[in-house]
Amino acid sequence: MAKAAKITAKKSTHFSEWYTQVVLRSELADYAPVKGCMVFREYSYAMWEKIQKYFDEQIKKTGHKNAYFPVFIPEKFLKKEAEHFKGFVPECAWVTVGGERTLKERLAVRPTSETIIYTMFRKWIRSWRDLPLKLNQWCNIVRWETRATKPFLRTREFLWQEGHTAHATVEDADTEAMEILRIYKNLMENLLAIPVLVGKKSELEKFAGALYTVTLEALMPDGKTLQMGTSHNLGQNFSKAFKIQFIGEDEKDHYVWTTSWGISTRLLGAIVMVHGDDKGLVLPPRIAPYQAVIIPIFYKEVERDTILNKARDVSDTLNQNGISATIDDRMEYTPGWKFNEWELKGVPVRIEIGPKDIKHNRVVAARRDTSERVEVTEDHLVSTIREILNAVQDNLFSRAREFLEANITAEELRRIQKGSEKKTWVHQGQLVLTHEVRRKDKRRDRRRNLFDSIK
Ligand code: 87F
Repeated sequence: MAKAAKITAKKSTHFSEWYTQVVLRSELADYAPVKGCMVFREYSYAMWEKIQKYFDEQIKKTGHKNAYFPVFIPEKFLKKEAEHFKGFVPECAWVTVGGERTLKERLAVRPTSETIIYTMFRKWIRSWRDLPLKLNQWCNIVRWETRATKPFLRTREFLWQEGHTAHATVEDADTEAMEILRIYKNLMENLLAIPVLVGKKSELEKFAGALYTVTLEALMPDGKTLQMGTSHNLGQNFSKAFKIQFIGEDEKDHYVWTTSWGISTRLLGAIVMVHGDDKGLVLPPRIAPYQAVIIPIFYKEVERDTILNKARDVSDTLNQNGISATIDDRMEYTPGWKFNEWELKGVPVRIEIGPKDIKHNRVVAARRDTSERVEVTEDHLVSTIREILNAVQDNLFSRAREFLEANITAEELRRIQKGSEKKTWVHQGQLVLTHEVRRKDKRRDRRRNLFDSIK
């Protein structure tokens, strides 16, 4: 029998090694045979699909549409907004040869799509009737990392969504940036069970092409914060550089106000770090590819068919009721071996079915997060498993929130408020504003209020 993969590094003492072991051994991902790149294996891609589905539904509800733009970006486009581009040149990968010909102008492999999208916006936007224009793109991104590869966290290619919108007024762009922030926060907290702090980046840290950048950050177990997503109000910086003008209701020409925002497959790394333990992954039920794994346990051949049939019944019932379940009926592995493997893979609930359970019309359910085991009578199968899954989801979020709150002191918050920190935060829904949006017009106060309550 194959040796069970085991995590040998401890999360508390060898965090980085622990992370890599969990990612590889749970079969979320693997290193690719190309430097700096990774393979998103089925198990992690299924999680990315759940993030996509959730976010896609939310943005469609709020009037956004998906589109797709080229992966090649001519250098001259990137040079148009010179200020934003300066710092990023070393991170670009370039195509300089096509077939056998050296290109006249090199092409960047999409590091972000503002420049190509805004080139098209200039063509498409004519009048106030064309606004707002709210597009989103799901795609891959290339940034030429030189530091050590970390699956999901630092790779030369990754997957993301990037939203790009154009509006008639700065207020509309503010509302858009905030609306997306709210969707992101809900996704992170309700789906991934990761509490986030929302805040505005300092002038130094914001995206250079932006009026302001709002960020969602989570605290990792090693004490470092991880940027989980960003939403920018790009003001008129890009519309001026790309000459995106519209004729207003006043029949005059105006530059549009744009926003851009993104979340990436880095979120999958955050799930591993925040919830995992020394046995491996611990997945929040709402993101887990399988919410329940059924393990048939039989000691004699004669028990086999009865138990396997029961396992199939249980699996069908759960799946028909919206709980994704799978049966591990492999004959070549012992139940104990399977327990370890599915713990390593972080499945929220394990359902054991043995001869005694059959006799009593019940199954045994074991929670991955607390190791608690309970007997579940068949009559209450669906409702009880549903309750357990909800309890796991809630517990993972509470645990992470307690950790965050225990590690952000009131003193630290005050320090942040005084502005000595680089970042500003929203703490428990309250934004701690330190750096003001730099706009000196009378709209400022109204705009400022927007930041005051991000729930
Ligand atoms: C690397 C190379 C070239 C980040 C880069 O945050 C350009 C860039 O513009 C670049 N790295 N950025 C900023 C990205 C801004 C913005 N784009 C849409 C986002 C979210 C999604």
